[in-house]
Parts: sequence; structure tokens; C-alpha cells
Amino acid sequence: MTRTQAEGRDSVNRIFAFLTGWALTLMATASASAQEMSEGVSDGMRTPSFPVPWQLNLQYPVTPIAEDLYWFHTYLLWITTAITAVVLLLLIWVALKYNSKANPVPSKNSHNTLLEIVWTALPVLILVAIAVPSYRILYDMDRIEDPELTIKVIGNQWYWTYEFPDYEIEFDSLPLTDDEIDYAAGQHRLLEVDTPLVLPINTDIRILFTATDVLHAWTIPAFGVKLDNVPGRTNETWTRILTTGKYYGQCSELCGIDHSYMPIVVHAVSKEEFEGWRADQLAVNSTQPDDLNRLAALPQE
Ligand SMILES: [Cu+2]
Repeated sequence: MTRTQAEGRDSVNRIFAFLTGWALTLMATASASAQEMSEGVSDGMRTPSFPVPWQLNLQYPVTPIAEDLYWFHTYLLWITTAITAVVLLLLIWVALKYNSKANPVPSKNSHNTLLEIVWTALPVLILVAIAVPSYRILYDMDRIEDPELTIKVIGNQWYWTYEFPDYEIEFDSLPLTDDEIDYAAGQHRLLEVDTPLVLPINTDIRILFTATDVLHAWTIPAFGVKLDNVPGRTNETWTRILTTGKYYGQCSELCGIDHSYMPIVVHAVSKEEFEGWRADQLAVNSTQPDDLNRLAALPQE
């Protein structure tokens, strides 16, 4: 086989792999999308809030915004698929019907008013159909009028600090090292922290974002929350967690050498459990004794 043939086969394989992945994602989405459109995401599709091998599609959404984002993603996937299919069929049709053998005398037409109006108007309508739900979700994500709870997320190189300004609670959340991970207890490498953030479910929570040194981004895929932590600025969004559980995230803005080692863990608990946790926090010193050791072990800039 010549080099060009080998390269050709290589790219064909790559395209095939891409198309297969795309089709699988589409099938996984399609199987549940009809239900999603009417009543949100079904419990049967519940996936963990951390990456798993061969995972397809987005993480299971547990907030109203994440459900909207999931719906929007599925909706866009259908539009993209329809456009791709139409363009592919058109190309095949043109190649078969208008090649030099099948159609030796080509038409000299250069304008068709109706066709030109259609191919201008149709993309505009498609864009409007995308823009309307997109702006609605963006608007919903922006802020909440009367939050029941406010938390402040502060990014540091390379760990998170959480504050509950109304309760004077403040603590650092530092990553667990590989030796500290308890795999038997279902913990995950590079995703666990010493002190997780605890939040109540069914509560409108305002989240404020800032940073002490460089840009970070606090992200929880299952919440549909991702916003930059900017030094000297306060960004704002909100969330309302619908189901209890342990939710993972990672810093999503390149922030230096340990960017990939600043995981986020949120324990979503019932309101009563949260009240209990909050009362305990008020009693303890906000800085955990081992935090200083962990801080000292972080690489210097
Ligand atoms: Cu970061």
C-alpha cells in the first residue's frame, strides 16, 4: 500500500469513527428526548456526576437550568442532524443527476428568484428558532430575585474557599492526594476534597464568584453552572438543586500548574440536614487543622 493510500485509509477510518460516535450520541439522546421535551429528563437516564468509561451525552441534570440546557442541547442536535442530512442528500442528488455523463448539456440558468428567497429565509428562520430558547435560558441563568441562601466561591491557586456571608461561615476545600483516596468507599482520583461544600436542596441559592490571584472557573456540570472567578470582580448566578447527592466539578479556566488538581465537591442534602451542618460549622474554627499542611504542600507559582 502506498503512503497516500495509507493516509487515505487513515482519514476514512477517522471519519467513520466520528460518524459512529455521532450516531451513538444521537441514538442515546433520541431514546429519551421525546419524554424530555414534555416532562424533563427521566430518572432512567440518571448518570453519575463524574466521567465514566464510554459515557455519552451530558451529565444527568439536577437543577432547572441544567434541565433546560440538556433540552437545548438535544434540540440543537436534532437541528444539526436535519441540516447535515439535507445537505448530504442534496450533494448526492447533484453528483448523480448532474454529472457530465448523466447531464452532458448543462443548464445556463444563473438566477431563480423563488429559490434565492427560500435559501435566504430558511436559514434566518432556523437561527430565530435557535436564538429564542437560547436567550430565554441565558436570561434565566443570569440571577435570582429573592435568594434564600447566598454563597461565595473564591478561587485560589489551587483550591477553593467557600463563604456563607449570612452566617459567617468560611472554609477552604482542598484536593485529596492519591494516597488519601478511598476507592473502596467509591471515591474518585482527582475529584475528591477534604471539606466538601454542603448545600440544601429545593432552595434558591445565589452564587457569587471571585478569585484571589488569577482566573478560575467554578463548574458543576450537573447543575449547569459554569462561571469565571475573576480577581477584583464579583460574578453572579444562581442554582436550585432538585435531588440530594454528591456532585463533582473541576476548575474550568486555565489557572496555572495545578489547574487540573482543584476539584469541586458539593453534597446536596435536605434542608434539615443542612441546618444541622450549618450549626456545626458555627461551632468549629473555620480553618481545618490540616489545611495549613495541605497549603504548604501545593507547588509554588
Ligand atoms: Cu483554577
